[in-house]
Order: sequence, then C-alpha cells, then structure tokens
Amino acid sequence: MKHWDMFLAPYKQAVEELKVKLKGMRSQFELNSTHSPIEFVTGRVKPIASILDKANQKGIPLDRLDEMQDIAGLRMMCQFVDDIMRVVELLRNRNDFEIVEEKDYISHKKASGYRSYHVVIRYPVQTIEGEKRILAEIQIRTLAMNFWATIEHSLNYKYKGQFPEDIRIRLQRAAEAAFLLDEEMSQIRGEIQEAQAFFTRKKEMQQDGDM
Ligand code: 0O2
Ligand code: 0O2
Repeated sequence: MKHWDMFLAPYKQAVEELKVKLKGMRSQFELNSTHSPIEFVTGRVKPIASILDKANQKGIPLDRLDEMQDIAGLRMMCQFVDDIMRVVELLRNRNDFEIVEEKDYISHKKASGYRSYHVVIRYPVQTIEGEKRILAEIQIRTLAMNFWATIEHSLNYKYKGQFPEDIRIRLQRAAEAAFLLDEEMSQIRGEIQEAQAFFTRKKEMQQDGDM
C-alpha cells in the first residue's frame, strides 16, 4: 500500500495543481465579463483497481505504469462545440506543460458514439526529491457530450462493455440526440450568450448596490 501511495503522490499533486490552474482560466474570463469557453472543470486520480485493469488490458507491465496516459485525469466542460477548440488553443499556448498528443474524437467519434477532444500533457511536478514529469489527460467536451459519456460509462461498468443489443442501439440513438442538441444550441448561441451577459450584468449591478 505504501508503494501505491508513493507512486500516486505526484499524480495527486498534479491533479490538484491542474484543477486550480484550469479553473483559474475560467475565473479570468469571468473577470473580463466575456463569455467563458469553460463551464466547469473536474479532476481525479484513477482508482488503483482501474489502473490495474487497464494495464492488464493494454499489456502494460507494472514497472512501466508511468506510460499510462490517464492516471491523472482532468475534464473541461464547455457550453458549445466551438468553445472546445478555443480551449484547446488556450492549452496549446500555455508554457507550464508540454502537449504530447491530441486525440480528436469529435471529428472522428468512437464506434460507441463517444465524442470528446483529448489532450495528453507531460506535466512537471515539483517534489522534495526534485522535478518529476508525469503524463496527464485533459478531456474537453460539451455538457451534452459529458452527459452521454457519464451515463454510458456507468452502464459500461454494469455490463462490462458487453451491452445487450437494445441498450447498445439506445445508446447510439442517445449519442445522436446529444449531437443534435449541440447543433441546436450552436444555432442559437448568440441569443443564449446575450441572455447570459444580461444576467451577469444584472448580478454585478446588484452586488455593487449592496456594497
Ligand atoms: P465517479 O467516477 O463519477 O463515481 P473540487 O475540488 O471540489 O472541485 P472534487 O471533489 O475533487 O472537486 O472532484 P471534482 O474535481 O469535481 O471531480 C471528480 C470527478 O471527476 C469524479 O467524480 C468523476 O465524475 C470525474 N471523472 C471521472 N473520470 C474522469 C476522468 O477520466 N477524467 C476526468 N477529468 N474526470 C473524471 P467522482 O464522484 O469522484 O467519481
Ligand atoms: P475512466 O477513468 O474510467 O474514464 P483506446 O485504446 O483508444 O480504447 P486509450 O488509449 O486509453 O483507449 O485512450 P482514449 O480512448 O483516448 O481515452 C480513454 C478515456 O476516454 C477513457 O478512460 C474514458 O474516460 C474516455 N472514453 C473513451 N472511449 C469512451 C467511450 O466509449 N465511452 C465513454 N464513456 N468514455 C470513453 P477509461 O480508461 O475508460 O477510464
């Protein structure tokens, strides 16, 4: 157990640091009162059982677990599909980590119906033994993509990837519906953003009045 704690410590530190940094990007947009392409950010360290399952599936030896790309995982949720590439661009322009791979499951959705943009980074963690560079995966997706992936993920857990035919078809239909929802929302994006800006201004005026 001590061995796992030591192995996972830099990943835990990386997730905590990256959550602060990526959430900070959202706060900066709020400060400028401009539409934030980032709705919310989550992060997690992969549970040990999932690390072992994945290593087993992918034939990664236990002494090379540091090759696994998503032991540290961050997720950035966006309102609109167009926001995703803006976020990717913001990540590309940062100089506190290096991008090692990008996977575009939006232009090329997975057979399951999964859509998201993945950016794999090499992130330097400062430890008392010096710098340790670890891999982390940032998944960028819309709220609709996230809704679908979260539900599919829990069903996958239940059925261990072997979906009954009717569920598989329903999930594909649901993926199509999520895609259409994103398209519809993009069509009325201007309208939505005007309303959001109006409410932000109103809130700010109320807060100024309270002071
Ligand atoms: P699950 O797997 O849903 O049962 P805070 O510090 O309060 O902002 P906190 O409590 O540390 O946040 O958690 P956070 O950042 O809100 O999100 C943790 C959540 O990340 C998990 O919830 C998952 O829903 C989600 N998550 C799961 N897998 C991944 C992944 O591969 N990458 C990313 N980025 N996020 C993932 P739970 O409740 O821990 O677990
Ligand atoms: P978790 O922590 O349970 O989310 P591959 O060999 O291409 O299948 P690889 O190399 O691991 O897989 O990378 P990939 O596919 O780019 O990214 C893996 C992660 O993307 C998964 O992590 C999921 O978080 C997410 N993902 C990929 N495909 C799907 C899918 O069909 N449905 C859902 N819900 N999520 C998906 P894990 O390992 O599942 O872990």
